[in-house]
Amino acid sequence: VLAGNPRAVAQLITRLERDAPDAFLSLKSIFHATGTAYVLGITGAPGVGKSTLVDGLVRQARAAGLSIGVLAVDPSSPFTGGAILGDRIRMQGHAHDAGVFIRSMGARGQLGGLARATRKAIHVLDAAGYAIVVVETVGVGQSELDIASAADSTIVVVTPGMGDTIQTLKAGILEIADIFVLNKADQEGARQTLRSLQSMLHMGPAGDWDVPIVETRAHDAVGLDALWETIVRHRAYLEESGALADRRAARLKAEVLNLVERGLRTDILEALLVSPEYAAVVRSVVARARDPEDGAHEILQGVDARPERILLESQGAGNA
Ligand SMILES: Nc1nc2c(ncn2[C@@H]2O[C@H](COP(=O)(O)OP(=O)(O)OP(=O)(O)O)[C@@H](O)[C@H]2O)c(=O)[nH]1
Ligand SMILES: [Mg+2]
Repeated sequence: VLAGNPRAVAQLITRLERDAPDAFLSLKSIFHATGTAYVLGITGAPGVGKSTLVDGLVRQARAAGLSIGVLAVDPSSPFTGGAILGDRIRMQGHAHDAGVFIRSMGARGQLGGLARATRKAIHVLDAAGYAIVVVETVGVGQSELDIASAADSTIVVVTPGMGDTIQTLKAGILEIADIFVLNKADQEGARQTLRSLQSMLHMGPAGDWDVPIVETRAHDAVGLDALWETIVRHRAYLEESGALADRRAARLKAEVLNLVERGLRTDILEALLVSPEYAAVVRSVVARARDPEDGAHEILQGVDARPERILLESQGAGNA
């Protein structure tokens, strides 16, 4: 992976995706080499043209002499499968370019949106030396908002015809967008959607960064230069203001917290499930002597009173 071997990169991502027991050791041994990739998140409703835009961004990056890794996250699939075959076909033009890595990843069944494995895969591509890492997520569920917590620049793609319905853009979407792309600008209603989006952005609080709207016609590769320039400008803004370092620190902090939370939950639950207190509470609920909430409450109070014991027990139970 450190040598940038794409087969090694693909294999490690697969092991991380399957939660292979020793995959974390590999990640541990390459993490020191991360921190240089610039991560772009690109999200939007199904079919707005995200993959077509990514294809255009791949060309822009290559023209700028930068290597680029792409993760296309499919929230409907638990694993990489044929689900994003369309994306693969569209991006086949890059198949023989060693500076381009493209990979689909599943995210189904991930509470809290963006798969843990996706965050790890970003680290893998980073360590492998890809200068740019793009994560495409379909705007379904939480993953759309989650992408902002994994990316340096977040691009939200909209299309015409959302003119009236733009008010119904998912809550939180305006807050996460660093750059709006109005794709399919060739279609009817583009002007109106643009105006509606502009007025929405003006209503928001004025910040140091004015969220730009870039009009594109991705399938004709129109507007991709402007989009690339806007990304470069946003990156320069983040770097010069110090916001990039802050964002990245906050991101790693959240990642640690997330993993600790998950570990605690697993450890404490495993210990609880084998404890006599739990069995006793369940028995009394089954006997209708108390209601489930009351029972859960008692168990939680117990957890509060003796967290060390529970953690020790869970370690004793062989849970590394
Ligand atoms: N008219 C028009 N069609 C476009 C444009 N950009 C992309 N398309 C078409 O829109 C369709 C969907 O494009 P994709 O790039 O697959 O969209 P996506 O957002 O990645 O789709 P999902 O990943 O399935 O959510 C394709 O048929 C594209 O050719 C555009 O600017 N104008
Ligand atoms: Mg797509």
